[in-house]
Amino acid sequence: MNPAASESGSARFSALRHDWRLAEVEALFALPFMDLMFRAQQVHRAFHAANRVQMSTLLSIKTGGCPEDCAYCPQSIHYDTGVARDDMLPVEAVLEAARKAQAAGATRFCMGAAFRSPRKKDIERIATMIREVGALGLETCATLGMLTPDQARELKDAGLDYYNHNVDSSEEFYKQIISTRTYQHRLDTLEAVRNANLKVCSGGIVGMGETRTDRAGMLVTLANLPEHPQSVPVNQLVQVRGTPLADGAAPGANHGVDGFEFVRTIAVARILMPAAQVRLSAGREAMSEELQALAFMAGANSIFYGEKLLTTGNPDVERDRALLAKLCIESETQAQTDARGCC
Ligand code: SAM
Ligand code: DTB
Ligand code: SF4
Repeated sequence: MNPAASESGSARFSALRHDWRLAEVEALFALPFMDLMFRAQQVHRAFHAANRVQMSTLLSIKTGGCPEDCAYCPQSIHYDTGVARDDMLPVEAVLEAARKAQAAGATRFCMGAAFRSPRKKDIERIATMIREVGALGLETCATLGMLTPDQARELKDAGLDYYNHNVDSSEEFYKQIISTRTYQHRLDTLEAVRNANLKVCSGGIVGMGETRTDRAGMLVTLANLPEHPQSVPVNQLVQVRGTPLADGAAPGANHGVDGFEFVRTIAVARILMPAAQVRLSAGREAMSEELQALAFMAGANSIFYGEKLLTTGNPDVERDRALLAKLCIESETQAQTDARGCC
């Protein structure tokens, strides 16, 4: 929490809620845009520095060939997207990318793998990566698919800080985008991650053809977890040719939501989960600077930083630095990250 705002902030907004009802959240979505932004800013400023953004860099440590059929994903074997199936990167290559990310100003390094769930030998190699990246002084995050409670504990023992596992949408809409696993599988992994005392990074995707009720439902699921995720990535769908959700891939498949609806989703996430870092995640390459500024105003205080997400592009470092400079937004330093981690 922002120390300067802690007293007035926590008193004014009282306890964090875990009993949000869908109708209440839909009512937030339906507020006049300026009223919603005002509420989100009030919550944001009570819990966070007003003009600070945390930066995480992603690296795909094992790309392509995933057996799951997530309709948005370029890495699924079910779709012909041109993404090659690679072996896991060597530890040294991961460390080199982590050093580069740190030198560019990232404070968290997120390692992603196109797995349904990792095998024992994957966990062993990734545990080494986590130890060595952590030793550089970076926060570590991993996203490796479904975990058992034992695997979650092994990652925790290796020093992992965050585990990313998105609920992606509402439970109702989820069935339409993935058939190879259930929503409950996602919730079970999140439980294993929480119980291992890892910090939870969980959010979803906007623009897959879901309704506003689905977007509200997704945020209700996240906010009503036993603890709010410490990090909430809000991705705008990156439409990748070959996936069922790509523009023109199926009748009515151009699902993009307009920018204001995307910003509303960020604002509602901020109001429901006041202490979380809300990340303006995938999709920034297609967003104007003005839209990104609105997302920060709505309470986003984290971004993916670096020219690549996992397989698709992201604004380059110079462009992001210039944008933050124009807005007088500072990037969170490692010391600030460490201090936040202790509270
Ligand atoms: N395989 C693991 C899993 O599914 O949890 C980890 C990697 S997976 C790529 C991580 C997340 O990336 C997904 O849950 C989804 O939210 C996001 N993602 C994947 N493809 C995307 C796309 N085309 N646009 C936006 N977000 C995407
Ligand atoms: C998250 O919510 N978004 C990131 C990260 N967690 C792993 C991934 C975005 C992937 C976008 C498509 C790609 O680059 O393959
Ligand atoms: Fe596999 Fe994850 Fe992509 Fe789904 S989102 S296909 S689980 S890599």
